[in-house]
Amino acid sequence: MIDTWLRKHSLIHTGATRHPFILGIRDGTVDLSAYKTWLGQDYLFVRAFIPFVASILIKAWKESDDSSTDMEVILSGMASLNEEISWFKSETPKWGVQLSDIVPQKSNQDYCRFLENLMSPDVEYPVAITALWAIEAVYQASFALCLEDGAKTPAELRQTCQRWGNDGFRQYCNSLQQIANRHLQKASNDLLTKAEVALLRVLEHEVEFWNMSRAEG
Ligand code: HMH
Repeated sequence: MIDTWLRKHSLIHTGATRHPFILGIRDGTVDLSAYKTWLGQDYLFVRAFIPFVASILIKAWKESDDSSTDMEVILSGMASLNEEISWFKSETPKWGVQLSDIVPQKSNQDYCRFLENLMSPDVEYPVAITALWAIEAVYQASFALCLEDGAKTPAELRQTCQRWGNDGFRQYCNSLQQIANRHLQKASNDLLTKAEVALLRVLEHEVEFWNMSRAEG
């Protein structure tokens, strides 16, 4: 299901995964003030993202079929997020970014509001897990690009790219995709439409998030 959607929406998917901000990291021309903007804004995003993932853990737990492995995958994602918060706390001072000073920009606020809407108990598990997969997969694909052979990623940004471009994170995204596909297989047409729309909204928000990082740089 998800592969079909990605083919259908390949233009926006490419826009999200090969954004000029990411291509700039990959070819070494990125404006470091844009990176700083992204770093501070992404810290705020991740803080809102954690309760979103927690809400999906609750939905998985309430699923009638056996979803204990789903729960384990989602829980492992939450454990990584715990570690990610520590990373932001150690990375930001290196760039002169003070966590307490970061003001959320509009694209970030819009994205966080979208996440908050998906946290509602009315949002079905297949819809929410599709969105979770898409959010993680965009970062995985984007940062993996900066680690490919021939990439001229600046040394001081390599660790950031490793965070989302590493193999473990790729496998986590694959697990999420399998979970989403398994639940979408059993879903009604109405539910499929909702999940497809959620996927599209994620891709749009991701493009806006990259745009915001570049614009303020
Ligand atoms: C905006 N999308 C954004 N930030 C992130 N950290 C991720 C996705 C992946 O966790």
